[in-house]
Amino acid sequence: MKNLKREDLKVYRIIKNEEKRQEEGLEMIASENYVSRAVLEALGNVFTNKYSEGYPGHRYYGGQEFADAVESLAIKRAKKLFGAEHVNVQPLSGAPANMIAYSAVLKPGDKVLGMDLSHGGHLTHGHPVTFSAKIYNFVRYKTGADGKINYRELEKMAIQEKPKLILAGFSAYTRQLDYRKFQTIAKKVGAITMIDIAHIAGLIAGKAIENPVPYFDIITTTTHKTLRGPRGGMIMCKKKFATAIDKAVFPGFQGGPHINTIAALAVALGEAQKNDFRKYARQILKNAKVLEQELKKYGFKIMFGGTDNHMLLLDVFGSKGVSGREAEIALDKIGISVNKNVIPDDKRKPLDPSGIRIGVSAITTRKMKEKEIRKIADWINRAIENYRDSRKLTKIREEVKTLCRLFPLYR
Ligand code: DSN
Repeated sequence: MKNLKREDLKVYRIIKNEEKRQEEGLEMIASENYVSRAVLEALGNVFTNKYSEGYPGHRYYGGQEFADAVESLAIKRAKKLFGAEHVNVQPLSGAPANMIAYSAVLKPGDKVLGMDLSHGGHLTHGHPVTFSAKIYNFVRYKTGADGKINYRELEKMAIQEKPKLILAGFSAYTRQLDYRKFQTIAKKVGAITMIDIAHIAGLIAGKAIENPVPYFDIITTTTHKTLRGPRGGMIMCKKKFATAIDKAVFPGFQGGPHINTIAALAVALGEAQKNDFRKYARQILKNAKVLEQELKKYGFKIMFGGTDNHMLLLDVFGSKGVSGREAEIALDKIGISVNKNVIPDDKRKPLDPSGIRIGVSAITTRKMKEKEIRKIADWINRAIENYRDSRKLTKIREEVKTLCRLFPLYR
């Protein structure tokens, strides 16, 4: 970054500090990851200068030869990786992708059956604070007493509510979804099916879990979580929804696509086709399982009964009498980033909830395996149990730094 350093030392220093923070800490926010150097390089390029409204071969501005080439390549790779009939790589991120997908197939007032936020769903799946909840009529399903989605209840709700769209997917639910059941229920009530795979896209691409793409009409995702690409979004769908989705993206919601991001996405999708990525995706599942077992041993209550993916939702308040906010702060002090999170029907407030959510996809990118996970579980437990003891937290912080040095990121 020699030009940046010369031109703007202030910004340069802030970026260098963030680089150091990422190097010396453990990123365990379930929605984050570390992209490769190749993705970083592809992200910072001259395509940021280019306006490209429209789609390859059908643009509203000239000079599109290479923008067309790179967007077409990203689409081709995504189609192959996920077995999708149609792909749009222009959504700027996950929240707009969901909003765009709703608008493509729903009219104002139409009913959507989606997962409750506190049971693992996402804000954009119809939480009352969102704009989409002002336009569409969201009804929400929850997990049952065993912590899993109760498909019989879901079916009953679908029959009673007759939604136009049934939405699967989550941001904190940790169990494998039964794609066929969603498909069967939707068929019974004549609903369109949509799944938001933002969290698990990398696990699907790496063939570590089953691919939902054949079972759903519309699939939305971000590209920067387990998929390990640049920050962005993507919508896949069956051919019959292709025109509606493309029109909803542009001109419906967005203007010029960020072609530099799309170039970086093409690189990430190329990486995800490789054998190494498959190994990576399988290791994520192994690491998450070991973390689950270790944290259980330390007396943590794991929501949804455990994990089948890359993350865990812990009831830290119920297990240790420490709130999610206090736990997040304690873990920040030792250099482990997580996020406080509500647990199903949480009695506490979202800014100081009962839970924390922990993910292993980023540390697995750093090549950490079962042995390191055991150490990390011990640190998490010690930090939470001693959350008021700065001396103990400082000592653990040094241990975390030592481990990080053994697993360098961008050096
Ligand atoms: N912010 C992402 C997450 O943490 O799940 C998606 O909202």
